[in-house]
Amino acid sequence: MAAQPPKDVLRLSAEEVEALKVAFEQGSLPATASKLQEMLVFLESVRLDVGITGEAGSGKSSFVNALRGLGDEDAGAARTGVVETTREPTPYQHPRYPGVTIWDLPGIGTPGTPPDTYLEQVGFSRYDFFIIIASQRFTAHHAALARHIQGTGKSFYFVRSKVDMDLTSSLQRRPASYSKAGVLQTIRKDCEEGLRAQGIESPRVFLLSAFKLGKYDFHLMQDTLEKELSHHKRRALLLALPGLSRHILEQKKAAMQEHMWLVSTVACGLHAVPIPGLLVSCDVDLLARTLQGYCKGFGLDHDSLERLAAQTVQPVEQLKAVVRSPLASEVSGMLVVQRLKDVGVEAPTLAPNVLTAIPVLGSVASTALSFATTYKMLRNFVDDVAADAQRLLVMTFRVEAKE
Ligand SMILES: Nc1nc2c(ncn2[C@@H]2O[C@H](COP(=O)(O)OP(=O)(O)OP(=O)(O)O)[C@@H](O)[C@H]2O)c(=O)[nH]1
Ligand SMILES: [Mg+2]
Repeated sequence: MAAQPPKDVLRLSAEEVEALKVAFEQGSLPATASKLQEMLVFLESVRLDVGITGEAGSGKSSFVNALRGLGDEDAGAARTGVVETTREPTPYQHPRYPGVTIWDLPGIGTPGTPPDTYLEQVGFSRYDFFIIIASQRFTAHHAALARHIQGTGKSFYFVRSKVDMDLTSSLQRRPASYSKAGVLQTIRKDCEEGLRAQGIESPRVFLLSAFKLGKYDFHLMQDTLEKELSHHKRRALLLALPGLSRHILEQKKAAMQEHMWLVSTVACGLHAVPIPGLLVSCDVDLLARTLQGYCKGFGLDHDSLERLAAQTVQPVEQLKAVVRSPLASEVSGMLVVQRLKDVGVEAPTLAPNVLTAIPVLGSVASTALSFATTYKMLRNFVDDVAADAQRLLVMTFRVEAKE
């Protein structure tokens, strides 16, 4: 099958693409690759700090856990419960992406947290954006906080949490007239009107449940965040999100496809060593680390699978049985070489396709073949791990459907 050109060449400018093309043609690839390697290192070090705020008991800590893909009882999870628990801004590092930190902030509207000093108290400047959570209607407290955040130039989003509870109680109390869409619409209207009454002109409210994070307005919120975050922060957020839905999995895959173009260039341009039996030279260690990163991005590592098994109450072996790719810890240099060989067999027919698909490459034969083989190997691997994640998602849904 012909390789598709990457849709978005990592947002390189036209001049950068031209410089890369010249580098390939003049054989000055190492210099270009080392510049791109800096970008690779930078991407790995991007920080994202999200502040979760709202009234006491609204579900902030539960939301923090859900965003990190953790259940309330998992190791390292934020404490949740019916009594007030969170009094200091508490950072929760993402289990797989240390640059991503979700901050559980103290409740607003309590005597110890006057709205005008709250932001100072929680150190507002460290957050990229805030999520203001309410589990009932939005009040003057939320609106005051939103206005204060706006004053600092930071973004905020409103989340109305625990909608699963509203739906359940509505179904129990008014079964004859129950309409899921109707209940959600009523909640949305109520929240928006409440905020408008407090002077927030065009409020954007996302209806969510921390217990079923991928449902309700989660996609809407994700799409909004993606539009508003910078490219690098968006990528960090996307990779860190648990694979809750087909949509997220597809977007994770797209982010990796964008990234593999960069990795291929660096892997073939710097520290490249010949692979025995193939006309290909590349940096096997970098590629192994990259494949491990792709596994982690899709939750294909022991810890993530153990957590998923506990959350969906099924044996981890049952989950592992549908995973056909290696897990992160099983990726080695030898596996990379084997995967390159698998692609190498296809390479004579593949190379021209890839070469014409990627304008930068021109016709420089040897590096281009290495690049094409490496790129295709990464692409196949991502296709495989994405398919595994998809199968895991289906299994999770099956378990949920039985509940
Ligand atoms: N049904 C349902 N319950 C939720 C949801 N989110 C939180 N809860 C429950 O609400 C209670 C309070 O949740 P927490 O996450 O501890 O709330 P919090 O805002 O961190 O509370 P404080 O730290 O005390 O301010 C807990 O019993 C949670 O299990 C949700 O989306 N749906
Ligand atoms: Mg809490």
